[in-house]
Amino acid sequence: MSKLKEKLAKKIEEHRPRTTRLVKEYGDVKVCDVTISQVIGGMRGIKCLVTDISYLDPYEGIRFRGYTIPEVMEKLPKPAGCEMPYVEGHFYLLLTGEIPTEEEVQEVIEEFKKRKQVPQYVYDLLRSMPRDTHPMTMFSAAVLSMQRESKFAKAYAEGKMNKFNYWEYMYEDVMDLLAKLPEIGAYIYRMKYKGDTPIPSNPDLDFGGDFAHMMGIDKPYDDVMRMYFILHSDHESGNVSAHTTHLVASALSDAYYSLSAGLNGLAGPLHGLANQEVLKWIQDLRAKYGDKMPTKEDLEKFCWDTLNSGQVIPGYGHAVLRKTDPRYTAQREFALKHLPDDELFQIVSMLYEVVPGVLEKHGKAKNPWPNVDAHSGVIQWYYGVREYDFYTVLFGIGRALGVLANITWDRALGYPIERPKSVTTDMLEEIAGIKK
Ligand code: AMX
Repeated sequence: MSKLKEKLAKKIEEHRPRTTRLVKEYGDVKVCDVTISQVIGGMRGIKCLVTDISYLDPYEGIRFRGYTIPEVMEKLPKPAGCEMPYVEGHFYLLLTGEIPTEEEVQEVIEEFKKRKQVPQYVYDLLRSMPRDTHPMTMFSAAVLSMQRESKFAKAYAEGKMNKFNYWEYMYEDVMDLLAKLPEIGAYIYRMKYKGDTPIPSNPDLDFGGDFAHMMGIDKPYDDVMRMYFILHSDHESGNVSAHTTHLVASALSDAYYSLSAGLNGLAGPLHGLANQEVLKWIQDLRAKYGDKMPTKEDLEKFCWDTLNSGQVIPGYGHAVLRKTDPRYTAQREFALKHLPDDELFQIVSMLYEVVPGVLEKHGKAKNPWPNVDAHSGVIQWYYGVREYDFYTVLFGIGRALGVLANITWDRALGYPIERPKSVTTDMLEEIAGIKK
């Protein structure tokens, strides 16, 4: 058993009695009330999911295992000469709740190395798809196609497992799957946009470093991607990609089925696809003003044109957050250091000054501040990844770290199949006292 798996086994044994006790002794204690607007409005704010991996405070933003983004960036071990931490170390933190030592990070790197070979049939599948297929469709299909490798599904079919060791097979699937995602993502990119010139993996590199190498982009893109994958990893359990992955896994579907489903949710324009939408929107803005740098007044007018045509301003607003997303701030700080004079970055900075005021005047969005997606495309663009329909795949690789850590714990703690109850409109009208 790997040291990471051993550590996890110990943590799970310690944690299980807490969950059992809450259900057995305090199962009837109320957590919150539910209103009609929550029932109709996408369950907004209803407290009905459990995760210890991250927590999103509306005003502070995300904490991973209790650590803020600056703390994570400072405390996790980094590759020599690099600004950003190892992605493997972040995954260790998400899974165990502990900041790993350099040695513990190296063990995860070795684990991924052993598991990173992508089966040939995945490449064959990708190559058989029309080249204009959206990269998220390719990515999700590649993940799903590997379901035949699932150790959980195989052991379940053989009747080998009992409930207490389900998680061990889930862990094996999660590690197998995560190790392959950078190569699949980079392969899609090079096949689709770079004249079908995939670059083989370099086994001596870490997750972020190898991804940058396979994308064919020089330093500091490796640091960009370490930062990017860490920032996008987890945002507690209620967002569409995390919730979908959890929901599908709750039926005892394996990690391949579950992650593929979560990625399909991430591909929606109100969720992960917003990073592509932001770049598209900014390109439309630039096209409108030609070579001239738009003024703040121009930006304001462009925002109103967007809103008046019934569209949302991509990259702004959030279902939970009520301030600037610290994931936006982390990327802004990186951009201020590495690309302060970039024209696109300057437009993004001007938008930061303009959009919140416009959205406040518009009076609809509960949160007028930027989210993670308002910034991520600009940095990618600067380092040469200009095919913006690929951006959500980058988000997907990062998000996999969080959702896969979560479903490992879901299975360890025996969370049951998810099954909320629906009501009819008639029933709601009766509850509201409109109808007798
Ligand atoms: N531009 C224009 N209108 C907006 C808006 C924006 N950026 N954000 C919210 N609104 C509107 C909503 O469409 C809604 O309008 P309606 O009453 O006519 O239906 C109203 O404001 C209230 O919405 P809300 O409660 O503030 O937000 P929500 O929880 O329903 O939705 C989100 C959250 C993110 C989907 C929404 O803010 C949005 O569409 N933003 C733009 C897309 C985006 O950036 N998505 C990425 C989010 C982060 C992520 O998941 N990657």
